[in-house]
Amino acid sequence: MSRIGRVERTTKETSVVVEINLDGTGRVDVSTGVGFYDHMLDQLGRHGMFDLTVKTDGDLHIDSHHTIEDTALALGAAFKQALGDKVGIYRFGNCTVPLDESLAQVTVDLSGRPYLVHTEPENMAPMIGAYDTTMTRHILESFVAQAQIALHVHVPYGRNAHHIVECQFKALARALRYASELDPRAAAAGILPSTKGAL
Ligand SMILES: [Mn+2]
Repeated sequence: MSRIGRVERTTKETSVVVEINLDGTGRVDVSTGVGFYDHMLDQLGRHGMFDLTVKTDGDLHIDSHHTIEDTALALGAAFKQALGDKVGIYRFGNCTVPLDESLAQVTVDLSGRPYLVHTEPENMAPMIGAYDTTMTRHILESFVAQAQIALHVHVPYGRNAHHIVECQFKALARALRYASELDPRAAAAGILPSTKGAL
């Protein structure tokens, strides 16, 4: 049983292709045209141990907003597709990751219901290369909406904008990995981790 999701999303603003294999080895091939965003998606694949391919051709002559947002939407949809019926997964995951002076705490429930709680320092540098730092929340919102998960991401402290964003992606990757991983006991018994009988 392969847990692979593939989504193609084309609008007048962007054209995105995402493929994710939840049971991969962290093999990543990402190009969005926004260097720092590629660096973050690289973290997501590597630390999530997902095989991840992302090709986005967006309207960067305007700014990087549509490119970043639409990639996150497609990624969320592909992640949901790859999860399939969710039988045997751990469902919950959390991870705390420091990056030098910054700390990110991420908790996830692959619940089938979209909900985001996000806090990070308010006084961050506005740009990291072509990456607008206010986009981090927008990426998480977009991913959550399509993946249909509950996601709590907190950065209680941090100073360097590159570090603040990067530790969030690393912690997100690891929390998603733990939650989507197959629990051998549940998987062998064909158990869906929900008393409601649906996720
Ligand atoms: Mn870095």
